[in-house]
Amino acid sequence: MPLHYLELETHEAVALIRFNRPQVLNALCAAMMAELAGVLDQLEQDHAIRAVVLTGTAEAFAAGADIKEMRDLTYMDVYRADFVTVDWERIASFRKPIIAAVAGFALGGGCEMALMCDFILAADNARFGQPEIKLGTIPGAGGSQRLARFVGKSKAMDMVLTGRTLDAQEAERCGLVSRVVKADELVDEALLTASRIASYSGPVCMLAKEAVNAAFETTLAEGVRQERRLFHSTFAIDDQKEGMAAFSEKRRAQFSHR
Ligand code: DAK
Repeated sequence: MPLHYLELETHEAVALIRFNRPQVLNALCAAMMAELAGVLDQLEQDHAIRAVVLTGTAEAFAAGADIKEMRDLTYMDVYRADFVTVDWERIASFRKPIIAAVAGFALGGGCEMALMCDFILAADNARFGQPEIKLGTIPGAGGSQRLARFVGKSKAMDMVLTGRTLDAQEAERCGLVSRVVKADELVDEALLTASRIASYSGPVCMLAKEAVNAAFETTLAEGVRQERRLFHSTFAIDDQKEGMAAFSEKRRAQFSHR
């Protein structure tokens, strides 16, 4: 499928997706989100791919949903069409590990999209914010929900109600991002991190992701029960036998991803 708004590269078992609308700071139009959903469908089916990096360009991960595309829509337009919900949520349902590598602006839907990834690596020039309040609206892709769960009520309220942006250091302090790296090393570092993940058992990484995600959906007791079941299930995977045998035999594990 030809891509107009994204670039897709593969680096062995890692796929790198890059937003490619730099002239509008990668504003996320509906066609771009449909393309992204299609690419994620394809990568999820491709057993040779075990981790994904989602990035933007040097100035912006994404400056939000495309305001010019949204501005004249009516309530009936957005309600009837369930405005772009399916394509936006595809990233949250993606089953393989996916890292957001953020340089420059990650605003509104751009910040929400990064939050839907498994973790965020930030360049030292990254800026995060939910500025929808300045446009007379509120976050619509999880900015009031995922953000509050990840950074707590006070910081989320501060961001959503003032629309101010956080620099990379503040984002790291409040747990919005996992690490900050130099801007010119961001993509290499993200690819290195993704290759490390891809060197482990693919199905076990998927189970690990499922287990951590359960922490945000369930009670503690239910989450721990779910973790226990997932942990038990790894004993039916060849790679668990190989990993433990390799440790015992003092050699490097050769995972078959089965
Ligand atoms: N949409 C459309 N165009 C954008 C844009 C955006 N979000 N952000 C930037 N651009 C365009 C600018 O219009 C400009 O285009 P030209 O005028 O040259 O044609 C070009 O990108 C460069 O931008 P600036 O000239 O403004 O550049 P500056 O460096 O001066 O400023 C900025 C950078 C990022 C501070 C500024 O561009 C800005 O404030 N941008 C808007 C940020 C924003 O408000 N983002 C939130 C958008 S609302 C949902 C899913 C998602 C959403 C909602 C629902 N569902 C699933 C239901 C998400 C909503 C949003 O994200």
